[in-house]
Amino acid sequence: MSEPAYDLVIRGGTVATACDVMEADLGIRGEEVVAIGRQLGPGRREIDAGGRLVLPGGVDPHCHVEQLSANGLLNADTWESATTAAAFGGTTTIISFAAQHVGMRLRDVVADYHRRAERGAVVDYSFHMILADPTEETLKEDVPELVATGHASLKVFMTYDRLRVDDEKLLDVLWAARQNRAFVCVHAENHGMISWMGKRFLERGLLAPKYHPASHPRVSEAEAFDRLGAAARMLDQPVMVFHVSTKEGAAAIRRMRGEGIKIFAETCPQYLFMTAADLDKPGLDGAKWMCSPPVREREDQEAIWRALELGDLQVISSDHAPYRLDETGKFSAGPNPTFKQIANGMPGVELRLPVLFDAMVSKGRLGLQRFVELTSTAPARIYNLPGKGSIAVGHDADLAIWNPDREVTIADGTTHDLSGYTPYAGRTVRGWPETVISRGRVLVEDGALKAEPGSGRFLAREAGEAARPLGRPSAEVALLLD
Ligand code: DUC
Ligand code: ZN
Ligand code: ZN
Repeated sequence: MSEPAYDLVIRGGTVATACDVMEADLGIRGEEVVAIGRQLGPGRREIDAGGRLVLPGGVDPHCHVEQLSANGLLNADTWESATTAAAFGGTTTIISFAAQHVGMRLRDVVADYHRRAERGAVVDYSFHMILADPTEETLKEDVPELVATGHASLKVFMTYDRLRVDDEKLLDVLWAARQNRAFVCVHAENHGMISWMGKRFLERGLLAPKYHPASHPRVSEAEAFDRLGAAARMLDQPVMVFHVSTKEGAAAIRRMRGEGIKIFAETCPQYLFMTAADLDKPGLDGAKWMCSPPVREREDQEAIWRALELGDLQVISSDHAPYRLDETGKFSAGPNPTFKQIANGMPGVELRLPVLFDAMVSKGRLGLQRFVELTSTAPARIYNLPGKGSIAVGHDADLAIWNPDREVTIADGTTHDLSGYTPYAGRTVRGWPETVISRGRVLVEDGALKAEPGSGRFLAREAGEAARPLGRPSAEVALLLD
């Protein structure tokens, strides 16, 4: 008897990528897909995917994991818990943040983050480097060295007291990115407007979580997008705008892309499925839905769906940022915090794909291929993760096998991150990732995790096409180059 041609055959499923849907078997050898066809020969192991959809594993390029956040707290998750949650939700690659705070040496932050990830990760991962202290040493020594070793995206905040960079420092970071060929991701909100509003709410005794959305005035988003876009245009440095929440923000992105600025943008499920009314709950319960930028209104949801449809926004990430509802997390300032003292963020890495599958595939909004594109293919392409985000011969065998008919009612205690709650509790979704595979290894099957902590792999990234400048910066800045 000859050896089976494949280590694993996934047989009889409907295989879908961002551009094709086909009835096909997949043959996997080692870590790769080596055959896509009908009636493939036997594998050492076979999975019957009849009646199910075989999709590329999700790529979630915006997850806060074991990271020191804006308020100085560590997120609730470890690398092991966050990536386990990712795997259960059908996501096989995440990009998380090595976060420099003021006074920290960036290269030490990145080295420490590697140690944490190596110990725990069960899915593959890459890093963005948060620059909160873009000193000469950071920009001239650490950034070149770290970009050269596969950390080709920088992230900056335009708000948050501890993390934000001012306009001049923003230019420093964009310039360093241009000189070193790195991409730049930005949390863009107008800090002064948010701070001014927050103080006035507190003065008037308006302290509850429900005041959080109004304390981030709508204009604070579009204003920061425009300021960022102007800086990106001046230096000719491509940027990614994180978590678009308002219709004005989406319109600003559309306009700037129309003007020829190389600006990409993402949104997250919370901006598609939740509104400010979700924060209007008795006591502090609204804290579960507090994130920044805040969730907005129905018309914003519609505008963001439209922007996704038109391609103005290219990616849907989770912005997974888990905090427990206790003194270690959301209520670290005590039992009666003001909304300004409550950590911002919600868990999302696990349910990003199920809630989107339900809306996009089961209910039909934009459809299966756009679902794959927005949650897997586009993030893999924009962040330059070769071998991820699609199903093709020679690609990593990163796959999620979805039962499109399975209905699940989401409840607290059913997800695998360590926040202890889910903002989607009570919702029923149709479609569920039942078997999840990373580089040919079965990660999740029959509701159980099969992978060892530390089995995920770091994905060193160079900057890809998205990060390539268009040509020359503004005439004034060009003088610096001549
Ligand atoms: N906003 C959040 O809601 N969480 C993490 C960080 C951020 O900017
Ligand atoms: Zn952010
Ligand atoms: Zn974030």
